[in-house]
Amino acid sequence: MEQNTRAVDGLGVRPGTRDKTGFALVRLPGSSRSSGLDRDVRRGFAGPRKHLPPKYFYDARGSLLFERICGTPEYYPTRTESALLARHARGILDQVAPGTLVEIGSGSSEKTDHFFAACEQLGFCVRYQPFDVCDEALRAAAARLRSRYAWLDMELLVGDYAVDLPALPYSEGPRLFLFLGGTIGNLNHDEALTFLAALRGAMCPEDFLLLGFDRIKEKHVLDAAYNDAAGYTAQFNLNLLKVLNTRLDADFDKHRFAHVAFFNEDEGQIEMHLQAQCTHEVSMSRIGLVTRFVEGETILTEISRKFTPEGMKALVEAAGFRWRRHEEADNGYFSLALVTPT
Ligand code: AVJ
Repeated sequence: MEQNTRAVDGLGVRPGTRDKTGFALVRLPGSSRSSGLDRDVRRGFAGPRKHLPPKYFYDARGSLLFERICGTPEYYPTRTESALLARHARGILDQVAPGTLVEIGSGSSEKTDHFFAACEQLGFCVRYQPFDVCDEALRAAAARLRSRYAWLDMELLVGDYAVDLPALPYSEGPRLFLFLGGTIGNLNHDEALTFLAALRGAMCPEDFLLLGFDRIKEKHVLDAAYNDAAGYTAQFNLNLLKVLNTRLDADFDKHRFAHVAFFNEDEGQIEMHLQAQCTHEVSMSRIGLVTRFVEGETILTEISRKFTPEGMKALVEAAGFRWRRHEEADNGYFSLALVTPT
């Protein structure tokens, strides 16, 4: 069954096919996860400052570990954003009156429940298109939502938001696009501009985008959020080595690396690294690559930028959006911005 949902040579996808669990699932061209990996690893390990894109964190185990992080007392973004959504979902739905919710980087879709609950209160019936790089997470979210909101019509989209926005299958508008959790912070300034401009290009004039973004705050709060005492963030970071071992037939030893994360105040971003604890070589058989690590050297595995509302407003405006509404937590830890194509 699954083969039927695959993209045909990038020419397009067959919409409406169903996977074996009964959900409509579309594989967008960027969903073949390992094809980009070869290039990203070669490029990321070539220079003096090794780095990898964060999307490779999210295999089945990585997605589960991220859910664990969200439940830790130190990681405030999830619960802060969830409280904001609980408070404002109804007002936002009233303003947008959407036919479809399209969620980019939907993961477990748990916070999205606030919208579905508000739909029930308002008597709205929306369609839901969750879009994620991890198909296991999409299926688990869909199964949970199906049992809770039997009326909800879902179409699961597996893909990479960096390349697949032009290929998004259309669904009835107005569409409310959701990009929550502060994931916009994973992109540097240029990448964020490119991403937002591509998203705007995929949107119709009547569509809206709700952006969740994390705010600049005291360094100790940020440092703690990426160094939880239970160690889930460290496991999440180190899981990347397992992903590389599996996909590249590599011999990374997680005991030779340590999780390092800190808020870089000059750059306004969390930087998450894997730091080599000794000088050694790692081979990646599948791509015929051997890389040497010297003691103390790191792989930059993720940036997570933090914003001021003014900074975010300037960014979305530079990408061609109009700022329509801004809601923030009382402690200023997290914000939601509702924007439209200009
Ligand atoms: C899913 C990208 C929003 O940047 O805070 C959490 C990922 N990494 N802890 C973030 C993450 C380490 C998270 N985003």
